[in-house]
Amino acid sequence: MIRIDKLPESLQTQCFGRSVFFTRKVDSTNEWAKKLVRLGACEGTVVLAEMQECGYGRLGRKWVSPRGGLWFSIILKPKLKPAEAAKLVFVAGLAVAEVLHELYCLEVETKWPNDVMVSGRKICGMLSEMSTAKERIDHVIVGIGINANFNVQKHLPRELWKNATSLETELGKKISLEKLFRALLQKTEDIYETFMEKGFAPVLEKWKRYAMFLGCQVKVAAGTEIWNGLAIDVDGDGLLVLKLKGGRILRVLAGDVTFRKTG
Ligand code: BT5
Repeated sequence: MIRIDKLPESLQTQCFGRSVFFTRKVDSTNEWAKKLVRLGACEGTVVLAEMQECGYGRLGRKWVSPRGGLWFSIILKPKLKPAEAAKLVFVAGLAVAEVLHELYCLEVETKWPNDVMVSGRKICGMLSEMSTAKERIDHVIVGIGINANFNVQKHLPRELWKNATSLETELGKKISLEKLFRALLQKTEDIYETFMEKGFAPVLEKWKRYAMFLGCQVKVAAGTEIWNGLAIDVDGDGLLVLKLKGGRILRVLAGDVTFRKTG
């Protein structure tokens, strides 16, 4: 159970989490955040739920969100062009990777575009949803889901066991959700500030340090298309750069990456 009274303890952020809306159960924190934006919520407002009944990922895919996980969304109103919004998922991904490494000494990996992995399995997924007005971003909701205090085999459906993990499964114990939440707000705010002041390059450079899929043979599924190739880079727009058989270079805007066995 999240101790809501413990949340403000030593939170040092300027903006993120200065307003936190919390509930035990919600359909989706992203959907709740959208409603709050319509009511005038400002940048940095965060919504947090103990469990989600209709959590979702990209393309409306189901995100299973039992009690014990950390499911939250941050409202952002960056002065950016819409094309830049996709980069915010890298801001969040880097923040999660750094915090999981710093707090729990885990060997963490980032996987393009929106996953954080431990032991080759997904421990966190992120979803950024944008709304535009007159060719500018009006707001972006960045949703972050971390499998924390639950056992994967007890609380996630069997079809996810192979590719999902949790902090409890990796560490063999429960962690303080309040401490993790505070650390994530602080780190995400710091990296967001870097992004807004210095641009995407320093964020991407650090994100790539965790990107173990680079240099590997991968399969990328994007809609009905499937490409096999060598993942050689993520470029300055956040696109995956693939070297296909025969040497052709392909830049992929969105898709799902899986590792290919070679040899
Ligand atoms: C994502 O989508 O990974 C984005 C997940 C974002 C969840 C957060 S929680 C707070 C906020 N509120 C929301 O409603 N959403 C956000 P995608 O890359 O499309 O991956 C979805 C796939 O991950 C599913 O099709 C499953 O295969 C798998 N999956 C579902 N639940 C999972 C879980 N708890 N852990 C690991 N994998 C899961």
